[in-house]
Amino acid sequence: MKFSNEPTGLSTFDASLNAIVSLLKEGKRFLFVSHQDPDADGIGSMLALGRAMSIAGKEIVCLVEEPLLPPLTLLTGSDNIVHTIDADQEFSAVLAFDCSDVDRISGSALHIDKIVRDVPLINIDHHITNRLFGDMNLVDPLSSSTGEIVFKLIDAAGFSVDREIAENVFAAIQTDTGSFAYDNTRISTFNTAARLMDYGVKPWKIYRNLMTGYTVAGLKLLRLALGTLDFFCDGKIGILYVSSDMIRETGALPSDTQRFVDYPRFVEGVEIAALIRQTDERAYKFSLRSNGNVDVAKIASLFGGGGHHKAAGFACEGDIDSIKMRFINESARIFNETAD
Ligand SMILES: [Mn+2]
Repeated sequence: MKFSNEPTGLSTFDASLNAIVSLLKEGKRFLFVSHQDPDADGIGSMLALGRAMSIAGKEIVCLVEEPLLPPLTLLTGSDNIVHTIDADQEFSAVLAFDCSDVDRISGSALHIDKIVRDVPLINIDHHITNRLFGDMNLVDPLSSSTGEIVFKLIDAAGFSVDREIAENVFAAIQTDTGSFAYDNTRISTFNTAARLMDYGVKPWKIYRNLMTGYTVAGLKLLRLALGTLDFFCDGKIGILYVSSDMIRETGALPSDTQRFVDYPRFVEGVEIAALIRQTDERAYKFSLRSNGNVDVAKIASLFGGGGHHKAAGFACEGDIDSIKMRFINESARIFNETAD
C-alpha cells in the first residue's frame, strides 16, 4: 500500500495527524526507526508509541542499528529494540522518529530502503531543517521534541497511556529541552509534562538517570576535555575538543560527551559553543549550541549537517585545523550577519 507521494507540508499538521492515525489503526505491523547516534527523544518517542500501539494490539518492531549505550539503556522497554532485520519482513508502514533527513535514519544499511519501497514512510519530527522526506510528514518545528508530537498522536488516536509510556515521552521532552531550560520550552511543553506526571512520572528520577548520570570515566574525560577549552572572536565562540585518544585513555564512552558542549555554553560572553569530537582518524563530529540569536542550524547546514536554531551539529572528514578555521570563519560571518 502506498499512501501518497506528496509531502503534506508543515501547514497541514492536523490533516496529517488524522491521516496517520487512520493508517496506524488500519495497519497490523509497523517498523519504527530513529536517527544514527540515537538520543532520548528519538528512542523515547519510538518506545512510547510502540508500547501504546502494542497495547492496542499492533505488532511493533523497533530497529536501531547500533547497540544502545547508557543512559539510553535506562529507558523502559529499550531492551526490546532490535539491531538487525530481514529484508523480507512485511510491514504496514515505517515510522521515522526525530530524523531530519532520510540519510540520518539508523539502519539505512539494513534493507529499510527496500521495505519503504512498498509501504508508506511516515516522518515524525520537530527539526526546522526537516526535509519532509516521508510519504506522510508530521513535522512541527515549534514542538519542543518529537516526544511531544508523539504524545499528540497517542492522544488523537485514543491509545491508552500508562506510566511506562508517559516516562518515555517525558524523557524525550526533558532531554530535548535541557530539563525545560532551553527556549523550545513552551506553555504546551509544561502542560504536556504536567499531564505525564498524572501517569506517575517522577521528573527527578528521569533527570537523575538521563541528565546527571556521570560515570567516573566520563568525568575524567570531561577533565581532559576542559583542558582544551579555547575561545575565538573576542570570546564569542567557545570550543571544546575530545580526541579518540582521550576517550581511550579514560575508558569513557563517546556518549559520555553528550552534555560537554554545555561547558563552553555556560561561559559569559559566549554566543556559539562547539564540541568537536574525533570519531575516526580524520573524522569529526561537531555539536553546536547558540546562547543568543545566532542560528547554529544555519552554520551546521554549511557543513552538510542540520538541527535547530539553538542546537545543531554536523559530521565531517579532513584536516581538523582547517575545518576548525573554516568553522570559526563561517560562525563569525553568520554572527555578524545576525548582529546587523
Ligand atoms: Mn529531538
